[in-house]
Amino acid sequence: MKTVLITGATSGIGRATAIELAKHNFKLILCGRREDRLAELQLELEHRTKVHTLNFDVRKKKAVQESIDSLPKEFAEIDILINNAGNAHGLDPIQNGDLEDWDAMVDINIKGLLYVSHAVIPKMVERRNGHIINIGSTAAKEVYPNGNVYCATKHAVDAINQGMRMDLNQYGIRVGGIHPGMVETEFSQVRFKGDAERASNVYKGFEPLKPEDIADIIRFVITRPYHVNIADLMVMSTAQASSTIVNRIL
Ligand code: NDP
Ligand code: 8X3
Repeated sequence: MKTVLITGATSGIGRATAIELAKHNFKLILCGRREDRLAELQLELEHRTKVHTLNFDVRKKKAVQESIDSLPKEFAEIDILINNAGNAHGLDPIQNGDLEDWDAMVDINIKGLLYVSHAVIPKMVERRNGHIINIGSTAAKEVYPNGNVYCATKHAVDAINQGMRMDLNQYGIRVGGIHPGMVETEFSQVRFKGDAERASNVYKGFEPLKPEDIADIIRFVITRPYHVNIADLMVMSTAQASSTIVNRIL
C-alpha cells in the first residue's frame, strides 16, 4: 500500500484528492492548518484506509520539518508527495498591490512548497523511489491582468517542477506538474477575502472544473506504471480557452 502526503487537504483539490485516493488503496497523510477539518476528514476516511494528519503552516520551515519527522513508522516512507497547498491573495494591478498579499503568496506557494519538498525528498533519494506532483496552474503558463504576483508564484512552481525533475532524475524519482484552469473551490473566497458574491461571480455562466475532476486526474497520474511519468499536464474546463477567454452564457 503506497503512502501519499497531500498538502492543503482541508479544502478544494486537496480534500477531493484525499477522498478519491482513499477509495483506491492509498495510505494518506493529510496536511493543513485547519485542525478541525483535518480531524473531520480523517473520521470520514479512516473506515476506508489508514489516515494520519499533520497540522502545520507551510510557511513555518521548522514546523514543516518537525511534522514530517514526527510521522509514525507506518507513515514515514512517503511514496507520493502532492504539493497542493496554495492560494491567490488579491487581484490587483501591480501599482496597487498589497505587500501582505504578496508575502503570503510568495511564502506559501513558493517557499512553502520548497520547505515541504526539502523535508520529504531526502528519504525518496535514499530509497531511489518516489513521485512528486506539483500543483501549478494555467497561471504557471500564462500571465493575466492583475494576476501579476500569483502568476509569478505559479511560474516559479513550473520552474521548480522542471528543476526537481532534472535533479532527481538520477535517483529514479518521478516529478510532474499538473496545471488546472478554473476550479470551483474556496480559492476565490480566499483570493477575495471572504467576499462570497465576488467569488461566485468568477464561476458564473459556465461550467468550471470541479475539485473531483482534478482528483481523478491525480489518481490517474499516480497509478501509471512506474516507467511512465506524466511530466506536465494542463487541464481546463471545456468553456475555458485561456486564462482570460471563457465562454460564458449570462
Ligand atoms: P482552496 O482554497 O480550496 O484550498 C487551499 C488549500 O491550501 C487548503 O487546504 C489550505 O488549508 C491550504 N493552505 C493554504 N495556505 C496554507 C498554509 N499557509 N499552510 C498550509 N496549508 C495552506 O483552493 P484550491 O483547492 O483551489 O487550491 C489548491 C491548489 O490548486 C493551490 O495551489 C492553487 O493555487 C491551485 N490551483 C487552483 C485553481 C482553482 O481555480 N481553484 C486552479 C489552478 C491551480 P488550510 O487553510 O487549512 O491551511
Ligand atoms: C487558479 C486559476 O485563473 O484563477 O490558479 O489563476 S486562476
